[in-house]
Amino acid sequence: MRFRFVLVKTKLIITTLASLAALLLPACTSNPVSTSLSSVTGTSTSTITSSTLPVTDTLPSTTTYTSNPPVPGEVEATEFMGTKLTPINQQRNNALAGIRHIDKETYVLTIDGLVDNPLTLTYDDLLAFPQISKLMPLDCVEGWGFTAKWTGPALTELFNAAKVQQGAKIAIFHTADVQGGYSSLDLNYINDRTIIIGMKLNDITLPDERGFPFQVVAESKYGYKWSKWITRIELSDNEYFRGYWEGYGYNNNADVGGPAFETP
Ligand SMILES: Nc1nc2c(c(=O)[nH]1)N[C@H]1C(S)=C(S)[C@@H](COP(=O)(O)O)O[C@H]1N2
Ligand SMILES: [Mo]
Repeated sequence: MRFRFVLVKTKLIITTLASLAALLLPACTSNPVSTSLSSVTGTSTSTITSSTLPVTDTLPSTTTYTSNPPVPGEVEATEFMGTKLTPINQQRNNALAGIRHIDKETYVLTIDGLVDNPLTLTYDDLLAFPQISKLMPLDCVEGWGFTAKWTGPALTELFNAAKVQQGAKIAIFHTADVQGGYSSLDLNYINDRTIIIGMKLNDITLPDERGFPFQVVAESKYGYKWSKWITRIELSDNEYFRGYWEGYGYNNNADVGGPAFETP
């Protein structure tokens, strides 16, 4: 019950912050345009009408479909830990430069930087790590959110295998849609909270538009910290690193309920 209360309260705060933010800075989205059917094809045929966007975009930011063909045998969970889950087709999604399609067969995740044992992991390698499930709300800083069941390995397990060096302070998430690192998280936060990468959503293999092969389940952080389409995780000691949205002033801490923007 406390969970629900916090969620409702948080949503109120976010909505207020989001309306303020919209007046000041580009929103953490391409544009809340209504979804047009052309987006279902994944082609760049729809038009964005807003001029607030800091990058050139070609796709609507929010959609309510799943683009992957269903994996045989998978059944979507409707409830987890006594809580009703938001069905995937009612969950929204954001993509600042359109949906990325990553091929399961050729995919490799590189873990490098301040590590003694740089790794390249295939999709199956990731599935071979112990899989942890969590019930978690995703709260976009724009004010929308949903609750889902997320399943995947703990980042700490991957980092242990890569032998992360003492001096490392942050993990930088390099993604298929952004050059130079989409976002980052503190290693202490990742280890203390046992942050997982979500390979399954409500027991379903992550759809392309949701970040296949996985999305960082950055619990208690605003949605822009939930990196999708990750190809490389770089361990770094550069605490001044700022990711894509953070570079536009969005809070690097990004705690849900906290300020959306950093005060200069
Ligand atoms: N690589 C990448 N990750 C991303 C984004 C993006 O545009 N590119 N959008 C972020 C934002 S703003 C939000 S709210 C969440 C939304 O997650 P969902 O699309 O899975 O619902 O993904 C985040 N992760
Ligand atoms: Mo977001």
